[in-house]
Amino acid sequence: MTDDKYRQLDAHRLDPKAAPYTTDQGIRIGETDNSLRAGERGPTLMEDFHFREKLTHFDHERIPERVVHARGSGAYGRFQVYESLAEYTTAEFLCDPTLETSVFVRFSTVAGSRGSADTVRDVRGFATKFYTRQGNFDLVGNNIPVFFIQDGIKFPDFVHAVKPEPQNEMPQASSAHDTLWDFVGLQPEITHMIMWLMSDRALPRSFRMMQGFGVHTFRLVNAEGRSTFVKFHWKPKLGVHSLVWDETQKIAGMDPDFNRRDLWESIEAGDFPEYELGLQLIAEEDEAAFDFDLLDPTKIIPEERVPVRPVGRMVLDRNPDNFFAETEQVAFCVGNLVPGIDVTDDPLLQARMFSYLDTQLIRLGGPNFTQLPVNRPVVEARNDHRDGYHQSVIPQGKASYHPNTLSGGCPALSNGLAYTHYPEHVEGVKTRTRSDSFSDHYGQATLFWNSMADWEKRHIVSAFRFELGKVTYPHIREKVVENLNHVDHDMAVQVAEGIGVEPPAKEVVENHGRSSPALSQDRQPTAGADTRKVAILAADGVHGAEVDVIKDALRAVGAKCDVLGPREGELTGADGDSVHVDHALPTVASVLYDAVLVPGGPFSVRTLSEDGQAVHFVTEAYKHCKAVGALGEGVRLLDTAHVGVWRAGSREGTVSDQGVVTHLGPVSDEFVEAFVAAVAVHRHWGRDPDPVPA
Ligand code: HDE
Repeated sequence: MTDDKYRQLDAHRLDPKAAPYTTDQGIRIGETDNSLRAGERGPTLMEDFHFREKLTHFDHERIPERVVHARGSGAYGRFQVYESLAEYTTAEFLCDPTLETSVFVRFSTVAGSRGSADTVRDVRGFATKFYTRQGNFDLVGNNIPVFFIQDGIKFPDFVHAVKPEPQNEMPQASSAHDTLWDFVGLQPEITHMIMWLMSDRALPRSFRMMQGFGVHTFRLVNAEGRSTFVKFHWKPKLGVHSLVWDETQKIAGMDPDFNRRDLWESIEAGDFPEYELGLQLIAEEDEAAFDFDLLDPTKIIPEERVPVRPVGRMVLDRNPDNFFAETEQVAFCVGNLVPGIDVTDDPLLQARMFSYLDTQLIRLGGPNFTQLPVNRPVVEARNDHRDGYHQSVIPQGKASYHPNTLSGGCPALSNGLAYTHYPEHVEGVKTRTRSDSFSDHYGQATLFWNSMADWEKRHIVSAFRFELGKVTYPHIREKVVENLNHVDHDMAVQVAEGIGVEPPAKEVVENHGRSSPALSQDRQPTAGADTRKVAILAADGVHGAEVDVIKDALRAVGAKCDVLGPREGELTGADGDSVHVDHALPTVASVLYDAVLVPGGPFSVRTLSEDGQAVHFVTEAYKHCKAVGALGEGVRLLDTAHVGVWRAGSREGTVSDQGVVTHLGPVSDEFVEAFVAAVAVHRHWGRDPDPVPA
C-alpha cells in the first residue's frame, strides 16, 4: 500500500480543531462578528487589522479558471503494474510489480465554465498524475481516443469556435451553436472526432464507467535505448456506460453535479473506482505499416489490428480534503515525463509540450506552482531555479548557478539515472505544410459509423439533428451535411431530413465497409449490477417484507437501493411493519437512478397510481430503457405508466422481456434473479426508441 504522497500531504493538512482561531499572523482572535468601530454606531476604524485581513483575503479568493477543462473533479489513488515492462521501458513504476505509485486523477468536461453542469454533451478529460520515485509523470488524456485537429496551432481556433459565442457568451457548455458547426464544416479533419462527440461516449453515466486514452502515439524507451511506439488506454472495471440525451438534459437541472457527486460518494462508500491500464505497442520498424500516420491524432489504431495489452491497475481510493487546494490547483503538464517515456513528433503533442506549462504560469500565478502540495513530486526537487512569487522552499547556500565550486558543485548532475531524450534522427526543410499522410479525414469516421450498433447509429443521427437544428445559418447546415456524405451516404440523408436540408442525391465515395467491433459500446463487457442505483417506489400499505428481500438481493450484488415514497419518514407496511423512506418523490427523479422496482401491496400501489410523479417516474425510466420491475399489484402501476402491457402481461410467474420484469405473485427467487440480471444489463436498447409520453 503506497502512502508516499499521503504522507507528504499530511505535513500540509490543517485541522481546524487542532488550535484556536487566529489571524494569518497567528494572533488569537476572540471576536469576528463585529468590526472595530468608533462608537457602537460609528465608522469602522482603519486600524482594524483583523477586518482588513479578512476582507482582503476574501477579495483575492478567485484565480482564473482553466481556459478549457474548467469544470473538473479529482481523486487520489494508486497504480501498480502487473509484471515488469523492462523489455520496453526504464520507467520504474512500469517495471517493478511490487511498487505502488500514488496518483491524482482529475476528470473534466472541456467547454463549460467551472460552474457548468456535468452531464453536457462533451469530451471528458481523464488526466492522471503519477507521483513516481523518478518524478511526476502526467498522462493527460481524454475519454475519446482521437482529437478535433491535427496541429496544435489550430487549438485556439477550435476552442474559440466551441466556447460560448463572444458577443453574448451563449450557449454555456454546449456545442450546439453556429460557430462550432461553422468551424466543423470548414475543417474536415474534425469529422472523425465529431462522430465520437455525437455518440453516447460524450454522455458518460459516470467517470467510473468511461475509458481513457492518451490519444497521441508516445514512445517507451528501454535500457538499451530501443524505442517502441505506444498508445495508452484506461479501461474501467465497471464497463463503459452512458446516459441518454433526454436524461442528461433533465439531470443537468435535477443535479448539475451528477458525475462529481457519483465519484465523491462512491469513494466515500468504499466503492473505489478501478481502471486497467492497457498499451498498444508498435515496434519502431512498423511505423509505416498502417494506412494512416501514427503521428496523426485524429486516428486510432484498431484494437483488432494491435491488441490492447493489459499492464496494470489503478484504484481511486481517497477524496481530496479541499477542492480548491487540490482539484483546482493541480497542474498537469504534458511535458512531465519520466525516464523511459518520451514523446513523438505528433504536431498536436508538440504544441501541448508548450501550452501546459505556459497555462499554469498564468493560472497559478508564477513559476512556483510546482511547490503546491498536490503538485509536488514525492522526490525532492532540487536545482538552481530561484525566487518568483510565493517561493515556499528555502534554498540554502551561496551558489545558485552551475557549475560552481562554492556549493561543492551541488546539486550534482546525474549520469546513469538522468532523463535522456530519445536520440531520434531529425532532418528537414522548414515548412508550414502538412504531410500527405495526414490527408484522409473520412476513412476512420466511416470505420466508427460502420462499427456502431443500430441504437448507437440512431443516437448519433439524433445528436446531429439536435446540434445542427440549433444552427441558425442554412449554409452551415448544408456544408456539414456535405461533409457527412463523405462518411456515409445513408447517415448524411438521415441527418439532412431532420434539419430541413436537401438530402445529398448520391454518395460521393463508396462506404469501405470496414468496421472495428471494439469501438462500439454495445460490445463492451458489462460488469454486473455493481453500484447501480435502484429506486423502490412505495407508499403506506407496501409489502415491507418484499422490500427487504429485494434490498438484500440487490445489495448482495453491490447495487444501491433507495426507497422512494410520497413523503419522508416511515411508511406503515401491509403487515403493520415499518418501511423507511430514503427520499420523498418530489426531491428526486427517475433520471437519478438506473432502475426502478414497484413492490406489491394494494394500498401502496393505489396511492402511487394516483400520484403523477410516481407514474411519470416509471414511464420515464422505461423510456430511457432502464430495468423496470413490478411485483403483485405493482404490475398495475406499470400499466398506468404506459409500460407495454404486452410485456408486463398477465401471465403467472416471472415474465422478463427487454428489461421489464414482472411477477404477479409475491416475491420469488426467480423474480429476484431476473430483475438483478436486468439491472446488470444497464440499458435495454431493444426498447429504443419507444414513443411513451415522458
Ligand atoms: Fe489540453 N489543455 N490541449 N488536451 N487538456 C489543457 O491546461 C491544449 C488536448 C486535456 O484536469 C489546458 O491546465 C492544447 C488533447 C485535459 O487540469 C491547456 C492542445 C488532450 C486537460 C491545454 C490540447 C487534452 C487539458 C487548460 C492542442 C487529450 C485538463 C488548463 C495542441 C489527449 C487537465 C490546463 C486538468 C487542459 C492546452 C489538446 C486533454 C490550455 C494547446 C489532445 C484532460 O494547457
